[in-house]
Amino acid sequence: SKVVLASSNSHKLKELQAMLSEFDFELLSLSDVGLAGLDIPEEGDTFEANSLYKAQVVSEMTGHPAIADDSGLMVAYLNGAPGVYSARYAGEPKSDKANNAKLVDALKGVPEGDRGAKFVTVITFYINKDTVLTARGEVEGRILEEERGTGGFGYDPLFYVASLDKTFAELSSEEKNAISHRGRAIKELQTMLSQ
Ligand code: ITT
Repeated sequence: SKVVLASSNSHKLKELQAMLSEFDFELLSLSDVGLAGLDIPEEGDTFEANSLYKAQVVSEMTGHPAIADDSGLMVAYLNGAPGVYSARYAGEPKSDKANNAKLVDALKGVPEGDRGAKFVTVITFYINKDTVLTARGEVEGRILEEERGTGGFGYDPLFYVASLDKTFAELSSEEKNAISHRGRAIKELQTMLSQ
């Protein structure tokens, strides 16, 4: 059966495609269904609400089940910001570079022990209006004072995992997917589907 991946973020799409490749359905991207670049307004104040909305809109537009991913970075010192606003932290147009610069600035002079953060992903599998699965994944780290590494995307060069002594941008895509917020959410979804 066909499932549409409801994301316009090419990096997220790549990670999701790799992780969902062992699932038992044919994955379609938004461009496969003529919806390339679709930017669904995210007005909710939780990852769950935004994730559900994106999956539902795409499922209703295409007539296929849809999977959406709403993610973000929550920094304790900033009371959970940028959170659901992670994509547009530094305003329009969306820019990973500007977002990272703003984050470095917001934490200037903040000591190491107060720089804790977590990445969050909520995946929604909208099968039909009566059958909707939701899975959440989180991973803890700390925000560095400057970027390290060239892999990944978004806030990855600033997100440091002490147990690996690496940022997410210093991991291969396989290493990142094995421990990331997105990887954990997909694993939970897999568990739900196999029950
Ligand atoms: P779609 O809604 O079309 O999927 P988006 O980029 O708008 O794409 P989000 O609303 O979920 O997606 O925004 C999440 C933002 O959080 C994203 O733009 C990145 O800046 C950041 N982000 C999400 N996952 C990340 C990851 O694995 N590594 C680094 N940054 C990430």
